[in-house]
Amino acid sequence: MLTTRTTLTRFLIEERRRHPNSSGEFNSLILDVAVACKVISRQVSLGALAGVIGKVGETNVQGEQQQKLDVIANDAFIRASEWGGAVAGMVSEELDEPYTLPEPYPKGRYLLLFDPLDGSSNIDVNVAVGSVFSILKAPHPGQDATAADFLQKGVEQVAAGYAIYGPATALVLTVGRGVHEFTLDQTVGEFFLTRQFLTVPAQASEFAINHSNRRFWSPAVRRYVDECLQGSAGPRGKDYNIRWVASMVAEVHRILTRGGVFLYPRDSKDPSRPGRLRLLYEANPVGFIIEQAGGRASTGLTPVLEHQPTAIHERIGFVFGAKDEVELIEAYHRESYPDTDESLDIPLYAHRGLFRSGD
Ligand code: AFP
Repeated sequence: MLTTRTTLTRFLIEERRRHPNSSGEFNSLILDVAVACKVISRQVSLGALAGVIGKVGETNVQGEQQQKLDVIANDAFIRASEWGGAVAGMVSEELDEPYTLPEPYPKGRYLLLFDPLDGSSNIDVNVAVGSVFSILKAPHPGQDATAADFLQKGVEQVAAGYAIYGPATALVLTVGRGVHEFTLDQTVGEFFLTRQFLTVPAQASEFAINHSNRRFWSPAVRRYVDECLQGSAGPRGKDYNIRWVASMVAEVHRILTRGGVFLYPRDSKDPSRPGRLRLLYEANPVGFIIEQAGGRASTGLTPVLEHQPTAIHERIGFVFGAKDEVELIEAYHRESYPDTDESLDIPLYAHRGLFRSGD
């Protein structure tokens, strides 16, 4: 096995030889995250046998019902990463405030941000879920990180990845030189390199969006989706397929494997919310991966990795995947539209662009 397969550890060590002065902290942090993903994979695969199905009766900072696995996954990320001396602090979807390392543990040079279990509403119905993580450099290495330290643009990330807990468990990772997939051998307990330099085709024939929100979409999004639905009889001149798993990690993995585009745009369903997905630990890591794979990641108007965060749990409109499709969606957002049909009750949208107050 070891003559024909490369382990995650070997891949990381060979990658770091390109950085002669590296201390190994970066690699050890990624390997700690991989351990957390193995623990979560085990719990997810046991399902009801592990007594992890269902809700804990609490709600998290997002106001969402916490699943038992949300809490287990959050604990796994923290316990696996807090002791190693690589991080100065962590941000989790499940924690109101940044996690400060307990006293005995040394503070390191990196920041770890994660959604420990994405798609958790799919757990009870046994549909693929995942974990998403992002690694930044700590502005003050060796000191407890403050919330402000995490508010860095996506372009500042030094690594990003996700684990998908599906029929197989896979870890997809970029450290800034392409996107690579590692598949978990559950018996050996090791991630083995299975695909290198994944790429997203520029064209797409599948798109993913939650259609139940149609009446809340901007005119630009409605236009894009309607043209896809018109298929070969419409202006796009070809038929499209629709997919919606309601687990972003599963959508990302499909798009990296066979192309496509994903839209969870900012909409007027809740005007106080600038989007559903979280910028720091969902859109930015996925955006880094998609752009490293030759795709494009956008707010719908502008590159998501250039967006300056203002809060650790900030939400944002998110469109990613095939470069040509995302660029077309951005172009549609720049065009003007006749006064929108008031019966669609879209008070938030001016007749031009996305929102009166900019993106
Ligand atoms: P949960 O983790 O609460 O299930 O949310 C998953 C998610 O953030 C993302 O993974 C999905 O693409 C999106 O929400 C699904 O949203 P809808 O439930 O509105 O379709």
